[in-house]
Amino acid sequence: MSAVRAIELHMIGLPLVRPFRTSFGTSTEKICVLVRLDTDDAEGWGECVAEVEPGYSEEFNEGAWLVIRDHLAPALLGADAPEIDDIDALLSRVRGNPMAKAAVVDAFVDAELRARGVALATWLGAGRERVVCGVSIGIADTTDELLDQVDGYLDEGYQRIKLKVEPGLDVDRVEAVRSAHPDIALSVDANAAYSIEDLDVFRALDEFDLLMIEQPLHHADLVRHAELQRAIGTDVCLDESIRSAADAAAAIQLGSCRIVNVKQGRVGGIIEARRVHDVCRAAGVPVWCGGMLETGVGRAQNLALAAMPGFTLPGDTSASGRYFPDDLTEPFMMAADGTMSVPMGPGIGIVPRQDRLAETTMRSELITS
Ligand code: SMG
Ligand code: MG
Repeated sequence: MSAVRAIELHMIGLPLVRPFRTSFGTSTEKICVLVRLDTDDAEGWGECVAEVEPGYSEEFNEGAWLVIRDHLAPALLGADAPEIDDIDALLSRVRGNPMAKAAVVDAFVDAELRARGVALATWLGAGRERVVCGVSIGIADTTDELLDQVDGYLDEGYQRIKLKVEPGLDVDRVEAVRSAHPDIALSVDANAAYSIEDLDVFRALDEFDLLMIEQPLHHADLVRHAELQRAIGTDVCLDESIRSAADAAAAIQLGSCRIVNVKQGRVGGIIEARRVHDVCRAAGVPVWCGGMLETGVGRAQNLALAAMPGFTLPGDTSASGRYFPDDLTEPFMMAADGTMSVPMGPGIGIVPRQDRLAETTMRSELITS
């Protein structure tokens, strides 16, 4: 328990190894808000998973910056000596904005745990030392290019391949990958690009023994996801639809999905992510750790979360080299067996490299009380 003295925002720009195309746009560079938080006792780091444009959700970098600077940071800086259990109440004056909140919550939890000398994974009760890695492949220009990428990632050891799909670039692409690799764990992610009128596409996808179909329909439409889940055999997984543990409980009760993608950065941070895990685990719904092309800071958070017992499916927790020629932190490496080790140092167990932080910071702002 210690007072928050300062919060520093950095807008970070990191080149990606290759553009990442989804049904809602193409990222050519990773641009995100990074939070450094100082308490009396330690420093903590958090990463906001919003992007430049509000395409994945309503949140976007410039908006998140203002929400943190003008609303979330003052709430923490004005508090006496907050503890981790106080953080929800302190930040509850801000409605929604879970990505902005996550960056602040995660930085605070990191600082608190560093001060106590406790690893985030330990604090979460996450017993696993290594997690199983999958990889998410953006929409490729051609089927041949996609097949090459799949081959490359399988050679590296990734244990599950996820293909981004959109209307018109779906069934044929999946068919090509499935016939080249009859036995791999394969899934698709639509990022809400379809409607219930596209049932024929989902029925066709049902033939390829997919592990799941992720976020097929609009994020707010739990009822039609339930309709779709009843109409197909493949498990529906929800990503964008789940922004809280309450959303997960509603989706499970409605039968909108049989699998949940947990992204701590999407649900308001590591504390709410643990609640999502707990709700799903109690209902017997498997979860896995999603990704938002995070730098090493967000990746460390994700790996600790993915080590929790309900995370029974491979995550989008890929190695640094899958994203960046040079990460913000020391790189996360995947072993040839497709697993990655969970950081066990205090807090998230890693900090940005000073040289990389200086090179990649496009602007920064220090907020004090
Ligand atoms: O971090 O490997 C990663 C990206 C995984 O596909 C991924 N994320 O909807 O699950 C998803 C997408 C959202 C990010 S698009 C920039
Ligand atoms: Mg997704």
